[in-house]
Amino acid sequence: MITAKQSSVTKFMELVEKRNPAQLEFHQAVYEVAQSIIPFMDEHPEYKKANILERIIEAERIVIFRVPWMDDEGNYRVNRGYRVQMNNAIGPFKGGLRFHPNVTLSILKFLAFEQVFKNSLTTLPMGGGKGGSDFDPKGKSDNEVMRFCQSFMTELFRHIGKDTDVPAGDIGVGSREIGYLFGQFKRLTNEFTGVLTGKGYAYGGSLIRPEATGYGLLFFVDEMLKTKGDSIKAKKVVISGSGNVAQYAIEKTIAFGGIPVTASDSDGFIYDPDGIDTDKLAFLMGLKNKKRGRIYEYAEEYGCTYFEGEKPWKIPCDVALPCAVQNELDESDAQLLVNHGCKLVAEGANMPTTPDAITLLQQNGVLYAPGKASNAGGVAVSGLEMTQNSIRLYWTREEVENRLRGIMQNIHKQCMQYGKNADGSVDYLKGANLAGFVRVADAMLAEGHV
Ligand code: NDP
Ligand code: 2IT
Repeated sequence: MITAKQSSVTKFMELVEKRNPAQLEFHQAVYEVAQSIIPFMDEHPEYKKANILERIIEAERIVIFRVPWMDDEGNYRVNRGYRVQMNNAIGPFKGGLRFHPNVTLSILKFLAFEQVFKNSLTTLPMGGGKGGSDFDPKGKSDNEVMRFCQSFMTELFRHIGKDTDVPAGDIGVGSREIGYLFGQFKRLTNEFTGVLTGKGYAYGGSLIRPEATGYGLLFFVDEMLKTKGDSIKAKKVVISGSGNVAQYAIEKTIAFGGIPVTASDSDGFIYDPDGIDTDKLAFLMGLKNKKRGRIYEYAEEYGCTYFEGEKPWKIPCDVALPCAVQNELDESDAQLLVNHGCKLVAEGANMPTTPDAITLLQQNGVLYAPGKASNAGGVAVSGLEMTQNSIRLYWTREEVENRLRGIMQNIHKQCMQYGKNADGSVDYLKGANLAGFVRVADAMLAEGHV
C-alpha cells in the first residue's frame, strides 16, 4: 500500500529528477531530506505556502570554469572547476572544495545541499556551498599541485570573499592545497582575510581544525551511546578511510578507550585485530600525509591482514564509522553489520550510507547518525576559525575543543528534539533534517521572496 506521504514524496522527486536530469547523487540527497520535510510541512502550512522546499533545492548560483595548468613535463593540461553556492539565508556560503577525478556537478550539488542543513545545525551563521574540480592530486608533484591551485583560484577569487563565500578542504584538499589557494587569493586581491578555513596556524588557522571532524564524530557517538547508558570504552570500532576524518576519528576512539581495528583507502582495507594504537596511528599519518603512500603498507609494517579491493564492513564490530566517500556502505554491507551485532553507525563522510542501507539499519534497531549531524564538527570549527579571524585573536586548543564538544552536544540535542519517535526511540536522520531545515526556512520566510 502506498501511503499519502510516499506519494507526495514520489511526486516531488519526479519534479526534482526532471529539473536535474542524471544527477543521481543530488537526487539521493534531496530524497533523504524530502522524506522528513514533506510530512512536516503538512503541519506547517507557512513553509508550504512560501514554496520553501522547491526554493531550497535550487542553488543561488553555480559557477563552472576552465582550469588550465602545466604539468612538470611542460604538457598543457585542463580540468573543470566548480563552485555551487547553494543557500545563504543564514550566513555567507560555506563549505569545502573537493579535488577528485570523479567530481561532477551532481556530486557537488549533493554536497552543497547537505552542507546547508549541516551548517544550520551548528547554529553558527553559515550558509551552504561546495566546490572543487575533477583534478586528481594523486601522483602529482607539489609544484604541479601548486600550479593547479593557483590557476583554480585565479578564477574562483572573484566569486568568494570572507562575507560572501568561504571555502575549505574536503577530499583531496588538505593543508597543502589550502595554503597554495590562500597564497594566490592574497596575491590577486592584496588582502589578508579569512576567505578560506583550514588555514595553517601560522597564517590565521584555528587550533583543532585538522582534528575537528574526527573528534566531533566521536563526541557525537559518545552522546548517542550515553542515551543507552553506554560508552565507547572497550568497543570494537570499524573505520573506513585513512584521510583527515578517519585519522582523527581513530585518534579520539583511542582516547575514549575504544579499539579501532580497520582503516582503508580506495584500494582496500587493513584489519588490525590488536587495535590501531597511538604509535601505529603516527605511522599511518606519516604514510598518508607525508609519504602519500597506500594503506597496504600499514599491513606490511605491522604484519596484519590486507584485504585488496574490499570494504571493512565484514569485520565484526560494535560501532561502524564510514569516513571515506559517498555510497560506500550499501544494503548488503548493512546486513553484514547487523548480522555481526553492530549497535551503532555514525557517518564521518558525507552520505556514505545508501538509503536502503539506512532503512535496514533503522529497522534492525541500529543507532544511525547521518553525516549532516555527526560530521558537522569540521565546519563548526571552520566557523570558529572565521570568528577568530574576525576578532583577530587565536583561541587555545582547550577553548576550541570545548566549544566543539558543546556544539556537537547541542546538535545531538536538536536531533533528539526533532527526531523522537512515539516509542521513545530517536530517528537521527529525521531529527537532523527537521532541525536543520527550520532555521534556514524561517530565515527564508523572513527575508522575503529572494
Ligand atoms: P581525504 O582526502 O583526507 O581522505 C579521503 C579518504 O577516502 C582516503 O582514505 C581515500 O582513499 C578514501 N576514498 C576516496 N575515494 C574513495 C573511494 N571511491 N572508495 C574508497 N575510499 C575512497 O578526505 P577527508 O578525510 O577530508 O574526507 C573524507 C570524507 O569526509 C568525505 O566524504 C568528506 O566529504 C567528508 N567530510 C570531510 C570534512 C573535512 O573537514 N575534511 C568534514 C566533513 C565531512 P584514497 O587515498 O585511495 O583516495
Ligand atoms: O563536508 C564538510 O563539512 C567539509 N568538508 C568541511 C567544510 C568547511 O567549510 O569546513
